[in-house]
Amino acid sequence: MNREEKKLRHHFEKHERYVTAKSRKKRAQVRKSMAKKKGARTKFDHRRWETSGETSPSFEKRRRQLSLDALANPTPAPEPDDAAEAAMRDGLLISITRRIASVLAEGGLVECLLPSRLAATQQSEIAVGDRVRWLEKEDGSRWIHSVLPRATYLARPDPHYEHMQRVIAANVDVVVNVVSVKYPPLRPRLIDRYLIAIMQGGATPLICVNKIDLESDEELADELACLEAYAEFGVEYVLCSTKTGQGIATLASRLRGRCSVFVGHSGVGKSSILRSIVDLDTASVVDASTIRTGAISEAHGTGTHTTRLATLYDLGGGTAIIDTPGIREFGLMKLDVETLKSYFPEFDDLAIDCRFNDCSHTHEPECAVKDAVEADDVSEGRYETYLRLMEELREQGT
Ligand SMILES: Nc1nc2c(ncn2[C@@H]2O[C@H](COP(=O)(O)OP(=O)(O)OP(=O)(O)O)[C@@H](O)[C@H]2O)c(=O)[nH]1
Ligand SMILES: [Zn+2]
Repeated sequence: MNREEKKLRHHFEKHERYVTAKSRKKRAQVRKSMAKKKGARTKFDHRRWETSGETSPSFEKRRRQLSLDALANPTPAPEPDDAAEAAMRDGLLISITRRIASVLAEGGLVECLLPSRLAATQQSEIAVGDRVRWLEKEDGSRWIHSVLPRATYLARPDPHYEHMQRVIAANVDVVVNVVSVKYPPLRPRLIDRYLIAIMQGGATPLICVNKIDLESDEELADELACLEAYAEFGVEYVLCSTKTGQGIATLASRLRGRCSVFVGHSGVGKSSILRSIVDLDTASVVDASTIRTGAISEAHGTGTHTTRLATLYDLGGGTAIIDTPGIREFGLMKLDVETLKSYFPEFDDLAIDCRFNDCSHTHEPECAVKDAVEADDVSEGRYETYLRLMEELREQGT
């Protein structure tokens, strides 16, 4: 070994010693931080489903990281042992509070406690309409064990943490966007937003316009003309009034044998419509007086915000309706431009004639969609919603 080689070897050995010492130090650091986390876990064990519903800061962080995939397929709990598996039962979640879930099971209604893992991710990983597995422990307490994968869902961003989804209802065939002609007034731009959220979750949309008793036929014809735009791309609308009973049978026929959810602004009449449907259905197993509406609430002087918890009503014969609390603003989860375009099906055929293949239908010349709006072939209001949402996407930097 010549002098040059010796020098090189010395250099390598020194480097190796340095790297080993550094990785030893790193491993020690990791061990130390793991030990710290372990300590924390004895207080907030995310995996121990029988622990209390306390929420750890790290859990809060994990909660906010839930993705769309996780939503459609909530994480199942760790597999139970054979004995527990045998005792496991299936059920349908009909309502949920912070710690307790009401489950419709084979023998009737049962109340189950939520494991801390689910209590903390409530409204994301577990929501009304979810199929759940539950078990009864030796001490007689009942617990939700896991949530089965969802077929559909309706979700919106958490009003406080926009990147986190809140599931309003799961496994619904139909989402009925209930609106009213007056008190509160019709807001078609809000319908557009609901429709996008419904399409995102995979259910069939239906628009229900309530309180038609409050307007003359002429007024109605004028105001409801904008709904034709939805009918043109296959979204049906039903007009009704719980005061006159008009349209209730038609609506009930659309929902028969399916699981639906009523969503919409507070006070549009969701609970009243549900009551009318139950009243009409003589075979219904639901006691209509258990459905709280604004009228009852007013009698008690508590205002019109009556429905506080989403609740599933099983009407029998395969018909179920979920009533939900009113929502003022309906935000949308993050979208990309192409997905947004796909939620405006009326643009599809037209877009073929746009000059640019990737036309965004906003600023480009020779845009067939813009031409159609000008020619009144596409609803100006819907196009306005599209532009507004495009603008929102740009602001978010999507
Ligand atoms: N004129 C008229 N009033 C109605 C009709 N349907 C419901 N209402 C009234 O509208 C008010 C609100 O009705 P609810 O059924 O509680 O409305 P909701 O959409 O369930 O409200 P939230 O639970 O707050 O979301 C009540 O005073 C009802 O009596 C209708 O067809 N015509
Ligand atoms: Zn275009």
